[in-house]
Amino acid sequence: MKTAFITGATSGIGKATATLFANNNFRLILCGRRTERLSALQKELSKKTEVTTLQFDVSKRSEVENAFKLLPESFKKIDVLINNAGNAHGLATLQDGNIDDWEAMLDINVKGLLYVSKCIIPLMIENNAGFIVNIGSTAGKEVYRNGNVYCASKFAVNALNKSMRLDLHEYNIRVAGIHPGLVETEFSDVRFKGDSSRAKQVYSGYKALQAEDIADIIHFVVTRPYHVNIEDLVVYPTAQASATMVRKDN
Ligand code: NDP
Ligand code: 8X3
Repeated sequence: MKTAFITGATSGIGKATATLFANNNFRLILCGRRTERLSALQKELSKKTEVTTLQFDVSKRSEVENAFKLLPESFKKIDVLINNAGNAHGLATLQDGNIDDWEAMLDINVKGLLYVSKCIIPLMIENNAGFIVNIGSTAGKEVYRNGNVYCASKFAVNALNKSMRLDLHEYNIRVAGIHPGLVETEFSDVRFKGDSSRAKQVYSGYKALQAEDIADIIHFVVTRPYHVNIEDLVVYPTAQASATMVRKDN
C-alpha cells in the first residue's frame, strides 16, 4: 500500500484528493492548520484506509519541522508528496497591494512548499523512489492584471517544480507540476477575505473546474507505471481559454 502526504487537505483540491486516494488504497498523512477539519476528515477516511494527521502552518519553518518529527515511524515511507497548500490573498495592482498579503502568499505558496519538501526529500532519496506533485496554477504560466504577487508565487512553484525534476533525477524520484485554471473551492473566499458574494461571482455563469476534477488528474498522474513521469500539466475549464477569457452565459 502506498503512502501519500497531502498538504492543504482540509479543503478544496487537497480534500478531494485525500478522499479519492482513500478510496483507492492509499494510506494518508493529511495536513492543514484547521484541527477540527483534520479530525473530521480523519474520522471519515479511516473507515477506508489508515490515516494520520499533522497540524501545522506550512509558512512557519519550525512548525513544519516539529510536526514532521511527530510523524509515526510506520508512516515515514512516503511514496507521494502532494504540495497543494496555498492560496491567493487579495487582488490588487502592485501600487495598491497590501504588503501583508504579499508576504503571506510568498511565505505559504513558495517557502511553505520548500519547507515541507526539505523534510520529505531525504526520505525519498533514501528509498531511491518517490513522487512529488506540485500544485501550481495557470497563474504560474500567464500573468494577469492584479494577480502580480500571486502569479509570482506560482511562477516560482513552476520553477521549483522544474528544479526538483533536475535535482532529484539521479535519485529516481518523479516530479510533476499540475497547473489548474479556475477551480470552484474556498480559494476565492480566502482571496476576498470572506466576501462570499464576490467569491461566488468568480464561478458564476459557467462551469468551473471542480476539486474532484483535479483530484482525478492527480490520481491519474501518480498511478502511471513507474517509468512514466507526466512532468507538466495545464488544465482549464472548457469555458476558460486564458486567465481573463472566460465564456459566461450572462
Ligand atoms: P482552498 O482554499 O479550498 O484550500 C486551500 C488549502 O490550503 C486548505 O486546506 C488550507 O488549509 C491550506 N492552507 C492554506 N494556507 C496554509 C498554511 N499557511 N499552512 C497550511 N495549510 C494551508 O483552495 P484550493 O483547494 O483551490 O487550493 C489548493 C491549491 O490549488 C493552492 O495551492 C492554490 O493556489 C491552487 N490552485 C487553485 C486554483 C483555484 O482556482 N481554486 C487554481 C489553480 C491552483 P488550512 O486553512 O486548514 O490550513
Ligand atoms: C487560481 C486560478 O486564475 O484565480 O490559481 O489565479 S486564478
